[in-house]
Amino acid sequence: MKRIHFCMLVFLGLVGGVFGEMVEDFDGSSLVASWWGGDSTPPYVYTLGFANTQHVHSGSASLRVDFNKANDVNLYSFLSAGGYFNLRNYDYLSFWVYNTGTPLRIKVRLEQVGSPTNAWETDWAAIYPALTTTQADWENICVDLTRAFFGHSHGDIDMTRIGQIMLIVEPGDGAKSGTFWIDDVMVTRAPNGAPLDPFESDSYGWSAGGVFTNPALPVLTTEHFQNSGGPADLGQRSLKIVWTNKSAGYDNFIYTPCHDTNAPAGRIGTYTNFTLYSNTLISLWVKSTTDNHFPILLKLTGSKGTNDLNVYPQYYDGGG
Ligand SMILES: [Ca+2]
Repeated sequence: MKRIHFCMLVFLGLVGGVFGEMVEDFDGSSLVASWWGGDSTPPYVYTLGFANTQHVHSGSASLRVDFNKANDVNLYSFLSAGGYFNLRNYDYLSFWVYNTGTPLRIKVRLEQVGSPTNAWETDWAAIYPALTTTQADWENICVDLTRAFFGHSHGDIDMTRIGQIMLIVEPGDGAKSGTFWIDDVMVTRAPNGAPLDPFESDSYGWSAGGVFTNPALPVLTTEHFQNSGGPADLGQRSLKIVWTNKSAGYDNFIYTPCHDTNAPAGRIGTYTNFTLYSNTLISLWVKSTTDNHFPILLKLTGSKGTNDLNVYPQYYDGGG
């Protein structure tokens, strides 16, 4: 019996693509009108230290945040980037966080300008942003904004008129305290400047057949992931695939680009024209801890299962 598993990240690359837009780098490039804490009475939950140089992800400065949840009267106080943001055209919101390695959760809430009850929160889409390692290091928090397509389409929130990008640290907790740093708050858009799927929140659009139909798999995992650490890189997870006893057949994984009826045409969820915006490259990151040589065949199929295009097998030649 041979057991093979590998983890993969998928993205479509583009020659000359735009990476996205920097919301705040704490070095002078900022679209934020004001950062503020959501509690009005001392002692405060959050103490913000701007132009901090102790730990920086880019440039020479970041935002230091000291928090004490014992001061949080409703357990959901927030710090927020206030302004006027059009997030409708972006697929991912990401920011980098440095802490000591202590587990830290940060829920993100978006509120509409002038109408704060029109909102969207990450946990409403089963997205629970958190730091994943126990080391003192920079980690990338990534929020899939396409999960707000439903809310926008149904009038729950107007993603073109966002007034607050709110961070709720350790939501629901009334005891934890600590210090962390934030840097490089960005928005990016797939497929030109961001992965088509970084596998951070879910595997919507993916299905499997043959030996890959084990109901427990595939799974999203933090065991391995691809993120080179740049301001625009995304996430701390990947898709883990495990199989046993595979014969020399064509069992496969399938990504359906048209799987979200709430998505605007040309966006994740209804992205059917792979040549849109002059894309010339499809790229896939793969890592295996068990095998160092196996083929992967990419097949593009038309909407009716016709007009297939087989791409010559590419070989994983890594290892470890
Ligand atoms: Ca910075």
